[in-house]
Amino acid sequence: MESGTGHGHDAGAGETGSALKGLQVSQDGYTLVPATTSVPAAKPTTYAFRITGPDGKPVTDYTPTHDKDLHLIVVRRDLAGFEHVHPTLGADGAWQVRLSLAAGAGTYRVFADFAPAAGDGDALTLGTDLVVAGDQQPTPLPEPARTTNVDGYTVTLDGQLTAGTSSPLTLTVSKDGRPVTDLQPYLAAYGHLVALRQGDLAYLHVHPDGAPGDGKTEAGPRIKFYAEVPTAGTYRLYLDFKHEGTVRTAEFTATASAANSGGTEPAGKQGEGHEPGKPGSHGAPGEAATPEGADHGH
Ligand SMILES: [Cu+2]
Repeated sequence: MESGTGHGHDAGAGETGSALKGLQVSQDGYTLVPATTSVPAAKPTTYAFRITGPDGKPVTDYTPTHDKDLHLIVVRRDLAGFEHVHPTLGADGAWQVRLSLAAGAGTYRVFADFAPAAGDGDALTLGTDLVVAGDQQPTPLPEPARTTNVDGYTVTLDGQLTAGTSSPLTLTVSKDGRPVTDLQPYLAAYGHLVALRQGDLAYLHVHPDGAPGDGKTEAGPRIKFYAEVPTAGTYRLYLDFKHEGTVRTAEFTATASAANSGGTEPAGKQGEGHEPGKPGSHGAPGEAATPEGADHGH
C-alpha cells in the first residue's frame, strides 16, 4: 500500500493503488465490451459498447459522476484527436455515441469513466483500442508550453506536475487579451481536466478545486485543479471549459518532475533536462517509456 499523499481533494476514499487508470479493459469484475474494434475510415461514426458486471450481464445502473453516468474519452494513441463525449444508454445496457475521429486514421484509445451503482462508489476507468483504417499521418507531440490557443481563447498553465504529489495547477482563460470572468458551469465545474501519460496513455485523476455555487469559486479567469501523476515523464493535458454556450478544449504538453528532485534519479529518467533523441539510452526495467522528444525532435 502506498502512503497517503494527503491531497484531501478526493471525491471518495479507497483509491489507494488505483491512481493509474485506463490501462485495463477489465477490472474489479467490470469489463468494457466494444461492439466493434475497428471502423473502415476516419469519419463521424457511431460507436457502441457495453459495460458488463461481475455477473457477466450489461450494467444498466450507474452512479453519476460530474453529472453523467458515463464519460467517454477518445484519443488517438499519439495523443491527437481528443474527444470527451457522453454516450446514451439503452434499456438493454448498450451505450452509443457519435465520434468525429477528426485526427484521421490510426489506433485510438477509448476510455470509459463510470461508477457502477452496485459498486462501492468508486469510479472505474476501463480502456480499449479502436482502429480507424487508413494510412496514419503521425502527429508529433507539441513541445511543453505554458500557453495554448483555442478558438480565439488563450489559456495559460501555472503549476508544476510532480510525481506522487497532488500538484496544484491553475489554468487561466483569456480572450482578446482580457481575462474571462464569466465561464459557464459545465458538468458541475468550471473546467474539466484529463491528463494522459505519453507512452501508455495512463489516464489520471484530476480533481477540480471548488465548484460553481459554493460561494468561493469564481467563474474565471482562473480554474484550479489538483493533479496527481504517478511518475516523471511527459503528459498531455486536456482542459474542457464552457463560455458563451460552447465547450472548447485547450491542450498542453507538460513535463512532470520526479518526486525527489534532489538528483538521486538516474540520468534519463527525470522529466527535465533531457536530451531529445539521446542515443544509447536504454531505459531501466519498468521505465519503458523513451525520453520525450526521442520521436519528435526532428
Ligand atoms: Cu464527461
